[in-house]
Amino acid sequence: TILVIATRNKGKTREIRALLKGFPVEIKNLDDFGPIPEIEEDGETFDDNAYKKAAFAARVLGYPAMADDSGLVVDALDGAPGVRSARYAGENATDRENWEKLLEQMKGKTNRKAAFQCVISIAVPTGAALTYEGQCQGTILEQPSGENGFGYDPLFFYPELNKTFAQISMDEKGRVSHRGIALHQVAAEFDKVLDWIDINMPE
Ligand code: ITT
Repeated sequence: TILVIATRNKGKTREIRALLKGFPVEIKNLDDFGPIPEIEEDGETFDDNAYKKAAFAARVLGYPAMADDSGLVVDALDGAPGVRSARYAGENATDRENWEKLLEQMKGKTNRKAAFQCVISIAVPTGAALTYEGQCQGTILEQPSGENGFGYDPLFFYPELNKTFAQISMDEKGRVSHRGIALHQVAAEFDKVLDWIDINMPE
């Protein structure tokens, strides 16, 4: 069975590949195919966007596809950056520009609570889909710390490990992160997922 990982985000791709390692599935990246149109991520929720990305890739490529929509939800900012996490500082913002904007917005805020959220959608070309989700709680530091990971990881302090997500290894992050939690549920019933794909793939 082929499964396309429908993301352009290299950090996500690394983590998803590591977490699905050893499962009986041939993983392909979007780059393994010719140019395909960009999908607009205009959904209001992580669910909407995850489904859109997975269903679109599956329909265009003719293979089952898995997409991840995720982001950082910050209490003191009424849930921002949320579904706009990738583009918080502008359309083509870098990870650094995004977390610098977050630092700016968090100046003087005493409530530093935040959660990473992730929705994983697995879709087939007909549009049928499975959904998994995960989240993890932490706080936003006043300065970045650590070099690992991607996105907002240098600012996301995870109290249970007393470190930011940029100070732990990819394996450690995979055990506790929003994405790790969602993907462990996929992994736990991978046989069922493969059966579901088989049944739902058009001839
Ligand atoms: P694709 O849509 O191509 O998958 P994207 O980066 O645009 O890539 P999203 O719309 O889901 O994906 O945005 C997710 C953003 O949330 C991501 O760019 C990071 O800024 C942030 N994010 C998600 N998971 C993260 C993690 O594990 N660590 C740090 N930041 C994360």
